[in-house]
Amino acid sequence: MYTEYLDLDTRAGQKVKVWPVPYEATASFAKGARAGPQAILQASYEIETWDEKLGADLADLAHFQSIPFFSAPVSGPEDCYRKMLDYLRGHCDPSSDFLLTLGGEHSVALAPIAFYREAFPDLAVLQVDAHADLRDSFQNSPYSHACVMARVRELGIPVVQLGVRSLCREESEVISRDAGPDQFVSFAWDVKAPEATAAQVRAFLGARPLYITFDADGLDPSIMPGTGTPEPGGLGYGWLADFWPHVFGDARLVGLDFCELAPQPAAGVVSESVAVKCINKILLSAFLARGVED
Ligand SMILES: [Mn+2]
Repeated sequence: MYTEYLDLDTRAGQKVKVWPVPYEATASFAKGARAGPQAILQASYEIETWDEKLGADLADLAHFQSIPFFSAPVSGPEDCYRKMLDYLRGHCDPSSDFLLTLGGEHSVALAPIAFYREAFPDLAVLQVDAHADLRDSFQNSPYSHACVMARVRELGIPVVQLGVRSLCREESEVISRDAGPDQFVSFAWDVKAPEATAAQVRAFLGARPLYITFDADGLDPSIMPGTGTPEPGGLGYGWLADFWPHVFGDARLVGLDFCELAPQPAAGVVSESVAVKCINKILLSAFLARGVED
């Protein structure tokens, strides 16, 4: 049983509270996301924190402290959302605590987003995902993983969606209707060069506080086979590695989740290693952009 992220013996920089949430109830295709947090924690022990390309070490800018694995109720995703939010309100401070939430299915992203929204009324969310997750309801549940961004939009939160390439007619109509100051979608086939896309996103975000929700299936399944609903034509690691260092201009990252990793032993440890690399690159890029005040 692994409980810590990266297992650093230093205590530098930003404290990141790591919250494993092994919740899986509404997965609609392949299962396994409940094993995601444990796989990510285990893989994190094997990944270098020095980033040669950025010339910086995550261990100099952040340290990690796990909070207990969330024990999810069996009474469905809405109840899970409410209990997650209750836990956060009782144990964390959204104005000062940086949370790294490890899913679990993508529905677990809603509670930390709603939690940060309480402290930051101008919060924006950037979602990396193959799916728009904008259905009003799915399989009779408005709190399904397929609806998480519809609930986020209902909170009045502007969203950036990156890598979307699988959606239903209803979601397509929502995107067409809402495109503008509150919704920016970069479909996988429209993604420009990393710096150009980052400039678009920076312009959209302005100086808003930013939360990132990362669904593993936003990545191409060739590098992320371990996910429940893989979609071809996804984002590559190299593209994202060049994107993150340019996206945090005035936007300050307040929290992050990584969801929908469903480890596949037949694929070795590729998926969980890629997940950790993605998390570390985001954190390093965001904390470097803040400068030294932390
Ligand atoms: Mn997805």
